[in-house]
Amino acid sequence: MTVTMTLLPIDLSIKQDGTADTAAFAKDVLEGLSRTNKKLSSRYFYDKEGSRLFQKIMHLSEYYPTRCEHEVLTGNKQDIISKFAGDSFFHLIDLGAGDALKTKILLRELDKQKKQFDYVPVDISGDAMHQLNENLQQELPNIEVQAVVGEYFKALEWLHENKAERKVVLFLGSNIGNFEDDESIDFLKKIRSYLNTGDKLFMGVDLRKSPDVILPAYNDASGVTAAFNLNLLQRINQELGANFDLTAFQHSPIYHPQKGVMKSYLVSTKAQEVHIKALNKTFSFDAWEAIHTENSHKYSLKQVEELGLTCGFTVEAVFQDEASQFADVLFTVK
Ligand code: AVI
Repeated sequence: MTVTMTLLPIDLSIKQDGTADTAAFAKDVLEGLSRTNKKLSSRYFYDKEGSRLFQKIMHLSEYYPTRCEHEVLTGNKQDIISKFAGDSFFHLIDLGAGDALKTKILLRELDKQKKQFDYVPVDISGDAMHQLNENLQQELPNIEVQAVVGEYFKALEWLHENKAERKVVLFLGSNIGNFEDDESIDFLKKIRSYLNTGDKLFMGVDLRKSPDVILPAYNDASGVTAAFNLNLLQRINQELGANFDLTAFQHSPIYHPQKGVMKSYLVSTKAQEVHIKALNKTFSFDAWEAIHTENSHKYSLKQVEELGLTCGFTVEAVFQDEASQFADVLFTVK
């Protein structure tokens, strides 16, 4: 096995451990809390504590997406692999690979079938890529791994320039759902611009379903998702010297069945003022005023197909779990 690590030049607003640069974070917080309808970006959920809480969320009984995607990959791995692999060598590029728990379902099958490929996990976290390298060396020693530490687009650009062979890009976990509509189009169009005819994109999407299933997934009984949402205020306290009282804000998720969007808010339970030292500014909150913190889009298969077409992809195959709650969609470059 060959294991290599490529460190790409990183955007200075993001540090090696994945945390945001204080100046960029401060600017976004100032902008978001100065709006009439206050908002903070879900991009900032994932500091060390936020990442730990998200790992916990993925194991909650109410949080179905992880379980469903696991079922999709396990139940269809042979079919998926045969569609990825064809007869020629390819690069399997995993955007936001992390610990690659779900990707390993496919890697084991590719290894078993002795397919010609190398695995290119991409992540902003150097620590995560080191750990993954070590782990793969132990668990799947025959696989060629070329870990890339960097941002998605820098990594795709580097791959585009340096690797002429066929590419299959993975974007698992319905991360696409956390983008605004125009952001997801820009993101997929940009991915498309680094691919060639015949290359593929394999993307996880959470499907539309009963609000009775969706809502508890974002409002679990044990309060982990509430802690995950509130941690954003704790992060502002720690990194920007704010004095948010976490007991005076409440996690409040709402599902809009017409738009198919799960929206999370932090609602101020009383009139209060919060001072943020790094901004040298005090923000007023009315009683029951809300800060919007996250969108999680749920899609119909028709919407996913249209999104793909808009961005230069056609659907080659759709893999779903038994209850049709989640889909992994295989797109081919048009
Ligand atoms: C990372 N992302 C796909 C998760 C989601 O379902 O939108 C983040 C999350 N937010 C609350 N629970 C999980």
